[in-house]
Amino acid sequence: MTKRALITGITGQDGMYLAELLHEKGYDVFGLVAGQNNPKADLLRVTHPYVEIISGNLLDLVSLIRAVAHAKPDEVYNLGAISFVAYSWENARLTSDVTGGGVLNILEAVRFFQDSSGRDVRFYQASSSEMFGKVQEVPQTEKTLLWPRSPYGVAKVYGHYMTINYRESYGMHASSGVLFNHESPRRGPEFVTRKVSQAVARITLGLQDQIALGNLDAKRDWGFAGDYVEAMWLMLQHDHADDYVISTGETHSIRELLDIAFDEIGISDWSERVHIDPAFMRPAEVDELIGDSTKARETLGWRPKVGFDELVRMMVRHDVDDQSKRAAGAQ
Ligand code: GDR
Repeated sequence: MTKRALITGITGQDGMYLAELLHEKGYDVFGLVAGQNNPKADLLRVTHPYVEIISGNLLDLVSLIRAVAHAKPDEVYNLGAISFVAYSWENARLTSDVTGGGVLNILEAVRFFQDSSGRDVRFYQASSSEMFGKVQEVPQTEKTLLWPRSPYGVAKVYGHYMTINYRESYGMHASSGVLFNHESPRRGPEFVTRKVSQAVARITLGLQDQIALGNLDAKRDWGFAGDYVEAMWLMLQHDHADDYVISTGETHSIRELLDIAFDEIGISDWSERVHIDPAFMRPAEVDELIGDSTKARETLGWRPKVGFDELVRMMVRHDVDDQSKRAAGAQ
């Protein structure tokens, strides 16, 4: 029997990689897309024509009940969220509703479908290392006390515990992946890795002189998104639902990110190319994230394949190519 999967957040970086992975494995893939005339849906129809798009919104429980009833999924991956941490201070209510409350809505829709159809559905929740916030231990594991530092982080904690609660209350096969930062050439340009790779590409092409950034001392455990979606899938193939930290176990500062990105275009001293803009500083910062993914490595057999240096160079090379095409097209 062909397996069926429903992905919320299908138009995001992870949604696209996951759709490709599931399609390669022979799944029928359904993707939830919000909004009327969403331009991202048009793009998805071109890049991922095998995905059946279903209209729905994480804020609208009835739309989710209908989406799940239509997809009849064996697996549901809840990747949909307002995901930009900085935005969440300005839009705390909306972030709480979508990123937190949306998890409850999709869990309810899945539970309703299971009860009414008698079918079993496996559920994945995209939890986040932002839940560790003001870290209480280094490195962070599944047992580390959560101390979120942003409205986004707080909303993710709500979704995380709601997923655990549905597993424990109703016996649902509901797993939560505590994913550390994961990047790729598909990353949105508001996130620091892509912001840097795009700016560095434009600098080498003479299209831009400088890049404005916030806190250069923040440290993150950055992996490759393509590796991380495999962990999501592995969680749902395991007999027992559980929570897993997904990370590389290495941490790097924004300065190190800049070192590698500029090195890729032959610049060793980038001090004249970067200026600090307080607009990109956050009201509260998460200083040192580094994950211990031993449990996922031992239980699921998962491990990251792409290292930090390779990841940053891949993104810069992609953006040099992309920006040159754009510049040529504009002439
Ligand atoms: P993050 O990613 O908040 O960790 O969340 P982001 O790339 O936005 O920030 C990483 C760190 O870089 C510092 N920083 C800047 N960040 C941005 N965006 N722009 C800047 O100019 C800049 N200068 C410095 C930030 O202060 C921060 O410390 C991502 C998201 O994908 C979440 O949805 C996800 O849950 C987590 O990763 C894991």
